Amino acid sequence: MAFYVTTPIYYVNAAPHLGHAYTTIAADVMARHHRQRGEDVFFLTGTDEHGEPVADAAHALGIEPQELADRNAERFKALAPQIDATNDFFIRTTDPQHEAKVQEVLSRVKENGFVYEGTYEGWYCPRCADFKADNEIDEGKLCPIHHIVLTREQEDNYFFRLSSFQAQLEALYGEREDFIAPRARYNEALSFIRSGLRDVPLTRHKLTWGVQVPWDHEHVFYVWFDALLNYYSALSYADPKEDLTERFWPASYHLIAKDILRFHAVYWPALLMAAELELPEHIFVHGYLLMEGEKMSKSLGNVLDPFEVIERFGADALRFYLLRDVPFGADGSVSTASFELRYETELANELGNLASRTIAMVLRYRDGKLPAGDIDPVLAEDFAGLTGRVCEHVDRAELTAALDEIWQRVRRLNRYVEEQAPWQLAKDDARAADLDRVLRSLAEGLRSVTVLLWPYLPASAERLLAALGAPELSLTGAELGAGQIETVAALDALFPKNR
Ligand code: ME8
Repeated sequence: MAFYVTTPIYYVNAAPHLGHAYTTIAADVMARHHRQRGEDVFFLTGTDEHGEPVADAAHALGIEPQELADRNAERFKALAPQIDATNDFFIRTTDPQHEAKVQEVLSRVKENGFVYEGTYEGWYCPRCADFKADNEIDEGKLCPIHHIVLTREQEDNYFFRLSSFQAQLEALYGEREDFIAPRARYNEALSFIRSGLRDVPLTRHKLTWGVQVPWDHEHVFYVWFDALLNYYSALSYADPKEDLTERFWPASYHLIAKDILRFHAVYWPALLMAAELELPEHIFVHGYLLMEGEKMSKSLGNVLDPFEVIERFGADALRFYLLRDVPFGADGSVSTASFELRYETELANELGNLASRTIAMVLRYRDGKLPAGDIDPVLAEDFAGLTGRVCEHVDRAELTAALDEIWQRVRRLNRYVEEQAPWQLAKDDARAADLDRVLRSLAEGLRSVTVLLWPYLPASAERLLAALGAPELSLTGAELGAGQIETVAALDALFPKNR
């Protein structure tokens, strides 16, 4: 079974920030989880390098757009390993193979009769690279996102006949209620469609920084059409040995934030229909990470540096915090204070202590060796069906809910230690068999949650599983009782305090 997950491709007009890290981390959690299920996974991220936002930023710096793109694409590429993201490819829309694919697909759209010449006039935000509908404009002709004055643009363009997909898009939304999630985003996209679709510019006449229109060299493609096609084009050249399109298209999940919902929920399926390509299975729209109540963005200047957090606490702590503290799909505030609280109370005190005391007790009472035997039925009951529930949540991109299922078992194991008080059992030789069972159940429970936590906490989970002598990551082995821990080894604190 194939699983293909994507992040948006990020604009190279500035450096990566926490918002970008967030989407990439979420996509990575999904990719890792599906790999654990033994699926054939492809995970794509990359950079969006054409269009006005990039050209304007470059000119403001007095350099060419390509130079700015090269410089910042490197920083986005460097972000992936720092947050432990295991993307299979990094696409840049200035890749010649991507450009050729864009030309090929959009020429087909034209041949199919969905392109015509016309004049466009409207209010345009150069930062969004988007024309705004009249009801989207803030007072004073301001962009509602960037709070900058919109420009009145009039130009001769080629248009994409978006309006001719009205009925097909309504039918799509009718047939596939899980095409867009969460539900509020599905409703938002559908009501946009129902309000009546207008044709949109497919090309720009005045710009030069973009993919050239093959049938008219005075035009470049509007950056959004070029950008959206990355999800499709990447498969054709990511692997020099094999065209991966057949294997992975259509995408299983596009992860995006709500700022780019309309492009993905309306333009993108229409474009694919016009090109006679299959539609993605799901688009999941996560919320905004908020700092002091405002959406964090490059232009607002209130950016939190994910690199600082990683340097002090490690990538795992950042990954965990973002998916634990902000319900995936909703907006949520992030702060240093709430980060530190989660780190201390949950990673250090709950998981870290569970790991260190479980290992310490096996070392102290059984010299590191766990005798074979059954798992305590009391615990087995509380773990029954856990893997299945985690899979169901991840299948719906409910990454916070999946993590919570697992975390409840981390807490259950801590309660189990208190209930069974192995230190009391250890004082009584007649209860050696009970102590064996408690230690075995604890170690096995710890192994089970750790396998499930691996997508969220890959480095820590690997260290812990190595100490348990059970490095197997597959989800079939995650069930309580499926593993065979024989010998455990000492482990330094997974989440040290006082960093
Ligand atoms: O829109 N909270 O690029 P972009 C959560 N190039 N996520 C955030 C965020 C925040 N505060 N800020 C950014 C573009 N993101 C286009 C996309 S796709 C074909 C083209 C994340 O650099 C989130 O995923 O502005 C959002 O959708 C994306 O970064 C926007 O990145």
